[in-house]
Amino acid sequence: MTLPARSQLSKRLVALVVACALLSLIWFIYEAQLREAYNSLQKQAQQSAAFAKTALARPHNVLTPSTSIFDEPSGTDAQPHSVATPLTTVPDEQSDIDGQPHNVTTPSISVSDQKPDIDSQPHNNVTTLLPSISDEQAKIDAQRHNVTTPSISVFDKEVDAQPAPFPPLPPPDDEEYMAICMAVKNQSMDLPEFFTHYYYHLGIRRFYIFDDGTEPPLSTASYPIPSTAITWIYFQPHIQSAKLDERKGIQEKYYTGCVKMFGDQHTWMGFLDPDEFLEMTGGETLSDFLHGWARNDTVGAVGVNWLVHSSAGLLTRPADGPRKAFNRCILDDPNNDNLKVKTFVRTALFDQMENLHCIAKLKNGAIQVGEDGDLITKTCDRNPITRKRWGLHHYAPKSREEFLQKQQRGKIRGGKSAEGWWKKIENAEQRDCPELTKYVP
Ligand SMILES: *[C@@H]1O[C@H](CO)[C@@H](O)[C@H](O)[C@H]1NC(C)=O
Ligand SMILES: *[C@@H]1O[C@H](CO)[C@@H](O)[C@H](O)[C@H]1NC(C)=O
Ligand SMILES: *[C@@H]1O[C@H](CO)[C@@H](O)[C@H](O)[C@H]1NC(C)=O
Ligand SMILES: *[C@@H]1O[C@H](CO)[C@@H](O)[C@H](O)[C@H]1NC(C)=O
Ligand SMILES: CC(=O)N[C@H]1CO[C@H](CO)[C@@H](O)[C@@H]1O
Repeated sequence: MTLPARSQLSKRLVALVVACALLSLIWFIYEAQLREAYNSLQKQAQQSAAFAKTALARPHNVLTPSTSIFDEPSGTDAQPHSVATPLTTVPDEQSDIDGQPHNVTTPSISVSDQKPDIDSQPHNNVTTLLPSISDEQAKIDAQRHNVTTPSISVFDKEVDAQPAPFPPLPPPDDEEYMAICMAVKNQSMDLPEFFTHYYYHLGIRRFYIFDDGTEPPLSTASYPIPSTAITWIYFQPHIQSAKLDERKGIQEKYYTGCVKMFGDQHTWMGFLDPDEFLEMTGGETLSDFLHGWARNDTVGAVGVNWLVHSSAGLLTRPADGPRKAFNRCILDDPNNDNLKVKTFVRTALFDQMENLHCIAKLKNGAIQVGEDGDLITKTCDRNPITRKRWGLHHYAPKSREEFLQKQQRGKIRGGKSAEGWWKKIENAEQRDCPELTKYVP
């Protein structure tokens, strides 16, 4: 009795053990499959997350100033493949330049602890896109970030807020081959657009501003370009007299002084007013244009014809600035102000400014020419009037409101704010002048 009972018990025990072993084996196999499936799912999830980040990184490059990536479809196409590219494949020279926007624009994107790999990707991938952009463009990029949105995250604001520049920006004149001299009084409201235009669209990196006694000083306001690009000068208190006859020739003195003080640091200097906006009409950059003239030692100065804009019927100061608002100008006519030029001088050949419009005295018998190499005489008129390579939009009367303010303001020079002059411009035959209305910024 005991034996069969015992044997039956051990049989059951064996069966149980075998069953357990079988179950374990089945479970083990099942779990292994599960793990494999899970791993592969996780991998897929990571890949698609990574891909989404890559795609996210795109708008940043598109909407910031460097729209030139559109010109290079191959660079854009390379984007998805960069998924597998480690950061170290970026050339070394590039990473310095490219490093700046990162620092500035995305300093505080919060990196989630669980997924450091994925979250760090947008930064890297922005970098890998940039090689298709020229170095110059990347520099401009970096500067614009510095200037306009020093601490805003790319993903929050900038993508929506920054329209692409128009027309494409020239390279910045970092060597300060050219500079602008200007004498101003109480025009802090006009300066921002002036700076913006010349800094971005002409590449100017040095402005000498002779503040003719503005209170508070113009240098205390803030402007939309780096303050390092502006040199403020307060050096001639004795000629800040309010009496007009004592102020005769003051602007010419400022200009001559500007070249004497700073001319050795620049090859060319231009003398402009805050209401004068240069346009390179022939597709050259200002820098290339001036480099061309510097090859001819007979040429000591180059003059650009005015294009005088009217009030366009506006009675009050327009909110969107002169370039957008004053879109009407007077027809070219040898009897009106479009005949006048303003001047860029070659500092090495400069002697003295005798007329604010053009140079009277140049060294070595050098001459002042127009865009065709034509001689400009002491009258500072240029006829025939042409603007094939460059032209100077002159927002002269502006709105009626601003004209009346100009009349009241202590003038740097006499003449231009008389009522008769307003009538002369307003009554002249006019046409649409939309050229600068499209400019961004
Ligand atoms: C970038 O940030 C690092 C760390 O904050 C800093 O050391 C470095 O100077 C910054 N680079 C630039 C170009 O601002
Ligand atoms: C951006 O700003 C930093 C710090 O002010 C400066 O060192 C750097 O040169 C600037 N970058 C550009 C391109 O202006
Ligand atoms: C230099 O410019 C002057 C004035 O336009 C011109 O007459 C002369 O031929 C130019 N010289 C050279 C070498 O191009
Ligand atoms: C200076 O300009 C401001 C703003 O245009 C104006 O309100 C003020 O009256 C001006 N001051 C003088 C002395 O012209
Ligand atoms: C250079 C670099 O880091 N590229 C990254 C781009 O994004 C993918 C995923 O989206 C990453 O795997 C790459 O490392």
